[in-house]
Amino acid sequence: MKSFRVNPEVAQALAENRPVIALESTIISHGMPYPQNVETALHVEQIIREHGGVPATIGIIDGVGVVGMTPEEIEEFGKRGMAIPKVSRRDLPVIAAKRSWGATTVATTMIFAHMAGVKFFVTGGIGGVHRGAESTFDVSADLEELGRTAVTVICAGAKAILDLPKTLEVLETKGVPVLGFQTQELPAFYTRTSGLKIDYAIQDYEDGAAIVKAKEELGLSGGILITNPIPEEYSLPAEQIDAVIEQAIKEMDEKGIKGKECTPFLLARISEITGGESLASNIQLVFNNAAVGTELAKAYCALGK
Ligand code: PSU
Ligand code: MN
Repeated sequence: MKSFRVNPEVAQALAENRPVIALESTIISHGMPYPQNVETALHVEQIIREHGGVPATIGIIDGVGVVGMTPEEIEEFGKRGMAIPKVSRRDLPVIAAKRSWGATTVATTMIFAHMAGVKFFVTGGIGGVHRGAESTFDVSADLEELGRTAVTVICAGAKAILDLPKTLEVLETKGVPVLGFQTQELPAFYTRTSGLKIDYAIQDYEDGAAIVKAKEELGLSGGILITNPIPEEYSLPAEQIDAVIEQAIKEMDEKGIKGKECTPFLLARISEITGGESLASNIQLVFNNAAVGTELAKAYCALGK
């Protein structure tokens, strides 16, 4: 049995060198509540189409990686939510052998995107080095994947649930270019700034596309991270969100939550504490990333095969 299948519309777009944008399914099942998760996932696909791209939401159905899920399949991921296992690289063989459903994280979405030949992937935030990693060793497999798999990931930086300076250090060690879309500061998801300087500010889409192409021509393995700040009107005050994050982390520690449960717990708790305000910001930054990511992919395709 084949381990992945590509939606015919996606396959055709790839064959014709048209922009295809991968999207993850853990953000649907574990990152947002139902029904906002499904509404957001379908609207993101719509935005990609409006910008002239073809969306490919990726998830695992009956053990097979599906590159380009149908709206019905997306709805199913949203409804079943956390009942679907969150699948990172280490979980893939078990899920495939058991013919289970699985929600793909940034790491696994990159794996299937790469198998299918999809070069651009839009999401909200990536996993990274967790606070306290010096004792827990909790470093997301997303960083490892960025170090090895050639997919360009467009995100709004990483949430301050993580240790952002350590996350940048690990990305540097793994040789991952971290670029800012018209900024030279790492955006921190809900806020446009973090005080941390990154490698390079991309001036426009052509500039970004040229860097993706140059890395390919150098024959370097691994991905590229393009960080795109949340639009000003949707960003949250840093002091407010920092206090909420501190509280959520404290509750997580008190409950003894560890490993792969950490990120979903924190995302849900932050949304609860802010009464949905953080969720609204989260949704808007994904929309913004979809527009920028599709324009980057278009500029890349214009460079030819
Ligand atoms: N960060 C977010 N939203 C998310 C995630 C991270 O702001 O939805 C999800 C992504 O799927 C990411 C995963 O790949 O959590 C990282 O999980 P972990 O920290 O367990 O590696
Ligand atoms: Mn982890």
